[in-house]
Amino acid sequence: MAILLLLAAGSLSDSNAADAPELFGDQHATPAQPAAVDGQQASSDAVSNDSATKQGMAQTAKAPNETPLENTDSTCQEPETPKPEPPSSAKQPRRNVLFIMVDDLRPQLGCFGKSFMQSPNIDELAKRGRLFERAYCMVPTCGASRASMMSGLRPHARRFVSYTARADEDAPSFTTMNQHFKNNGYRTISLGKIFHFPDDSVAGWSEKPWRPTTSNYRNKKAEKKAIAEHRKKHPKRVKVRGMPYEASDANESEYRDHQVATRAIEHLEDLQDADSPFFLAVGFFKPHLPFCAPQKYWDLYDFDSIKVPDNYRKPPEAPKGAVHQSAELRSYATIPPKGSLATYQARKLIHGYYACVSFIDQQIGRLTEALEETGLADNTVIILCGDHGWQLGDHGMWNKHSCFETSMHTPLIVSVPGENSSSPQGGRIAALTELIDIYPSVCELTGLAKPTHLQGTSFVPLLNNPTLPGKTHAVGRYRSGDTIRTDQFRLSEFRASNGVGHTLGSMLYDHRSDPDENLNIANRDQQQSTVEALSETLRTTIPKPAD
Ligand SMILES: [Ca+2]
Repeated sequence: MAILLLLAAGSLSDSNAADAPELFGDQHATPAQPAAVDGQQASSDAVSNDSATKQGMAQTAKAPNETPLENTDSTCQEPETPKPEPPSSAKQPRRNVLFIMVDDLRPQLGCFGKSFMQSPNIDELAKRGRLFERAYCMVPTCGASRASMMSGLRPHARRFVSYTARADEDAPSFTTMNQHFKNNGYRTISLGKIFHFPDDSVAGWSEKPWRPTTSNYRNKKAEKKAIAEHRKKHPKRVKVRGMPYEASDANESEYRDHQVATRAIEHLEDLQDADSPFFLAVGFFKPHLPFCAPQKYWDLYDFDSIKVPDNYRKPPEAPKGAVHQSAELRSYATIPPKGSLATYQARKLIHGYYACVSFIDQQIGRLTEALEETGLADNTVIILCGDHGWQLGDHGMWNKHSCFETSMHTPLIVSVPGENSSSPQGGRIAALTELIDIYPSVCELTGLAKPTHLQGTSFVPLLNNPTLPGKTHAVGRYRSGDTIRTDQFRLSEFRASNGVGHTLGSMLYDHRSDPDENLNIANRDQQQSTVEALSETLRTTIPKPAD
């Protein structure tokens, strides 16, 4: 049985621009960003690749099938598509991959020290596998994060910029992860939300990506009333969504994420007798707004214990571009168009987020249980990650869309069959990791060659030895900001014109003394050498956009 804890939560006290409202529907992207010029793009990518190799890694182990990283030929118009490889051994079938993505999941889980969170199934997966304590997204918004991760390429000022970014538009000539597995004889399946748009890089799936369409749980009558009242109160608002959160007594099967898990289980039952290995990607929609979950998941938490975070305010000395106005949330009914939310409403939102996390945890439990029951668990690698973090009122913000740790940090858990985590470290890996590291890692775990365009680095050596130091830095960006995380610091630099104009300012946080990033020390004299060094690494790691 999947685990569902029904105990009420204890203390919850540690819950602690230009951001366009983010959708999670099936809208098609406008072709806002032109595809990179191949030659120039490939050239800058090659520099970054080399740079990452020199500066970013201290890992040493290599898999037997690993192909060396190569600088992409600057004249190459069609980057490599490795030829399919035959099975390495008839007696040793290639490993399957169950790739689970959870939309907008910050590390709000029991296994990340949030002991009041009811996430028993994810916690169990982390216990059996490896938990990356410090994994970071490349861009804290849906489409861009996913396009970067699935293509294995870093973002830059004109690539993977917004929530509508597509891999097949921003990086059309690079082989995406799903395509690579398909090319190598895998059955590749997309259920729920993997790419932001289901038709992005669609040729890389063996069958048409599937998403559920029904969501009958919502109280349409109450929602209509709330929207009407909100419009009356704020007549200038053109578009108003429904309620930002909702508890319902509807059957769980009315929820799209339950349907995604059900469909995935049906696939697993079919795949257990398949001749070819599979790459099954299962993307859950929650805890993305609106925070709609069955009542029983709300009941797992004691509302009276839920508080806004200690830093529920705009951070002092934050440079221009660092703080946004939570536009995504403000598109929902009952949310004021500007200014702080009432504390009660803020706490309700936090409560709703927790409920959604627990609801998704239950669906993940159904999946892992099915994997066991079908016998597929013995030969299936499980990857679980979010696409970025989330501000639950931290720094006075909601949503993602920032360069703060709260937007960049996301869970990453990897479970490899036959390798338990019974180690002194308890299966936890403290080394810095980036979501672009998933693509080369999952290649290595399944014995596939790594496409040479990949800009991430395999974390498989860390799975085998969690004490390895790993990367020296994780780099990401959002709109005007570029950000770098090292073991001790996070430096973010902001420039006008979405990151290519004049400097707007910087922020530096020392995570040893200030893990919640409340004190910007970028302008302190004694920090200037740190700022300069990190700034230089930032500039050499983020690819230069093609003109
Ligand atoms: Ca997202």
